[in-house]
Amino acid sequence: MTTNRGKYNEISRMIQQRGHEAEQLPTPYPEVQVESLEIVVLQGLYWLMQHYERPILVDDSGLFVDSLNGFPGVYSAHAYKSFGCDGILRLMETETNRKARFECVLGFMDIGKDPMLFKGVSEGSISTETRGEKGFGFDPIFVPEGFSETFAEMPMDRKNELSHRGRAFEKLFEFLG
Ligand code: ITT
Repeated sequence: MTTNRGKYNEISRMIQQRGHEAEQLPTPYPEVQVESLEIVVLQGLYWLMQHYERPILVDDSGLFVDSLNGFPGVYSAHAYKSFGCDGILRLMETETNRKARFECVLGFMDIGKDPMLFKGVSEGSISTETRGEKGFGFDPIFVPEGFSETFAEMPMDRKNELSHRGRAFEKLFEFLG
């Protein structure tokens, strides 16, 4: 039921209070956890295909910060909505390792065909302040490797040449021919 002892203690107490006994099994069970962009994309593809029955394209992407152990990662949308770029900067106020990357997984599924996934990564670093007005999301704090501007300071075409999404799309286009 759970491998967490503290959780188990609370649960078994509540069960005992109702006159029953609980037994902690020694093996963890496979939990459906959304820990990868790929899983989010596959789930999205199948769901959308069921509901819409037409060729489907899904994009799931996120910002992975090394010193935050990959956070916000798959939770990027939620993190952006709740504390935004300033929240990330605050978490990293005293951090010298600013390395980060954007990842994008594109999923494509044609009617009656298997889903196909295409991944693009853009390596870079987190700036020390927000810069630029273009783009969206975490663009004002992401500086791609080899550049001094943030994505938000670049014209969209330049960002697309360098970005995780741009790279994933290159692969998709190659596949589609
Ligand atoms: P959908 O799921 O509907 O596509 P979403 O915004 O929730 O929209 P994601 O789950 O892929 O999309 O969230 C990724 C978040 O990561 C997004 O909200 C941005 O904050 C951030 N993000 C992803 N790609 C980005 C990019 O190119 N530039 C800046 N931020 C990006």
